Amino acid sequence: MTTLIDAGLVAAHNDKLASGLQADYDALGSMLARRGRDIEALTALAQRFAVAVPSWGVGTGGTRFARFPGRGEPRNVFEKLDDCAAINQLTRATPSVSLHFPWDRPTDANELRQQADALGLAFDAVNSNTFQDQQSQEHTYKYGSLTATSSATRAQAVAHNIDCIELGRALGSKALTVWVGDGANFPGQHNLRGALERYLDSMCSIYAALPDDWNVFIEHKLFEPAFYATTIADWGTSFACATALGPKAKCLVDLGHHAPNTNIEMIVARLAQFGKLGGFHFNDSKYGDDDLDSGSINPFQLFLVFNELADAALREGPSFAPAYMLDQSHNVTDPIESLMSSAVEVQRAYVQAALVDRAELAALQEANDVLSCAQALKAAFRTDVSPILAMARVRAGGAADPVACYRESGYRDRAAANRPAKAGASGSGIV
Ligand SMILES: [Mn+2]
Repeated sequence: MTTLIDAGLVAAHNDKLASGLQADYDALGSMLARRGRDIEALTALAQRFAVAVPSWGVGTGGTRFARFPGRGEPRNVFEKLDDCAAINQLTRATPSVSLHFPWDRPTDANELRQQADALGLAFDAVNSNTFQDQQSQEHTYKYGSLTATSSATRAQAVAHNIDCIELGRALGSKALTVWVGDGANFPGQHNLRGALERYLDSMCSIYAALPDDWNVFIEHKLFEPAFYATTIADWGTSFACATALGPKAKCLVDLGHHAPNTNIEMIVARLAQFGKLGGFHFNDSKYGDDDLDSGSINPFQLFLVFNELADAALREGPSFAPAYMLDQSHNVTDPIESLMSSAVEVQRAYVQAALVDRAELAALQEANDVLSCAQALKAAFRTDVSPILAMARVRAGGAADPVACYRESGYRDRAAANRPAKAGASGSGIV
C-alpha cells in the first residue's frame, strides 16, 4: 500500500509518546476493570470503527460570504484522494471516501479506482449535485431541480443522479446520497404539496435505476438556500419519502440540518425503530450552520446519538449498519487537521457509548431510578477514552497523536510545493 507520510516518521512519533501512552492506558485499564470493563475489548472495538471522509472536505469550503484558500489544496480528485489517504494513514479510522459529482468526476473511473486501491481506500456513498449549475448544462436549477416546474429540468436532474449511480458502480460504491436545496424563498412561490409530488416523481425514476444491492439516502436540511420553505426540510418528510419509495430508500441525518435544540438522538431512535436510518453526515453547529468540526460544540449530543446507535445495534444485530460520513466545511483550519480531529471525535463518542452497561441502564429505567439513569450516561460520557483511541491507532500503524504527527511530517509544505494554486480549482463545496 502506498503511504504518503513516511512510516519511519510515524514510528518515531509513536516511540516518543509510547511510555506516556502505556502509562495512561494502564491507568485507564485499571479504572475500567473496577467497573467490570475490559480495556482490550474496547480497544478492539475502537479499531473496528470507520467513518468516511468527504472528498469536498479536504479543500477549504468557506462560507456564504467568502472563501480563503489554503496552501497546497488539492486541485483534482486524485489529489483529494491523496489527502484522504494521509488522514486514514494517521487515524486508521477513515478507510473510505464519499465523492461528489460532478466535482469529482474522473475522466477514467478505473484509473481512480486503481489509485484508491493503491492507497488502501474504498468509496462510500456518492453524492449528486443539482444545487448549482454546471458549465454546458442545458437547463438551470435556479428554480429547483428534482422539484422544478419544468419537466425538462427535472429530467436533467434525474439523468444526473442516474449518471452518479453509474459512476458509483464503476468505483465500487453502494449508495447514492441525494440532497436538494429545492424550495421557496417567498410564500406563494411554490405549491408546497405540488413541489413534493414532483420530488417524489423524480425520485421514483432515480430509485428505479438503483442496483439491487444499493441504497439511496435522502438527506434533509431545514433551510438554506431556500429560506422560506425547503421541500425536504425535516426527518418526517424524509421518512415519508423513503417509505413511499421503497426498502432501498433510507434517511440520512446530517447533524447540522435541524432547528436549534432539536433532539437529534430521538430522530435517530425513531428512524432506527422503523428501519429507515440510512446514515449520517457528522459535523457540529451552534446556530444554523452545518459546517463545524464534529464534537467541537456539543460533544454530549454526539455521545447521545451514539448511545441510541448502541441500543439499536443491540436490538437489530449485525444487519444494523448505518453509513457514517463526515460533512464539514473548513474555513479557518487546515482541512486535513479538522477531518482527522473529527474522525477521532466521532470514534470517541462510539467508544464512550459502548461504556454504557445497557442491561444495567435498562434495569434502572424499569425501576424509574431517574437520577441513576442520567448518571449512568454521564459516567460513560465523562470517561476520557483518549488512551484507548491512541492505542487503537498505534496498533493499526497510525499515529498516537495524528495532528501532531501530521505537523511533524511536513505534508502540507510538500503539498504547497507540489500543488501550485490553480484558478477556479476549489477542492470543496459547501454542503
Ligand atoms: Mn450533509
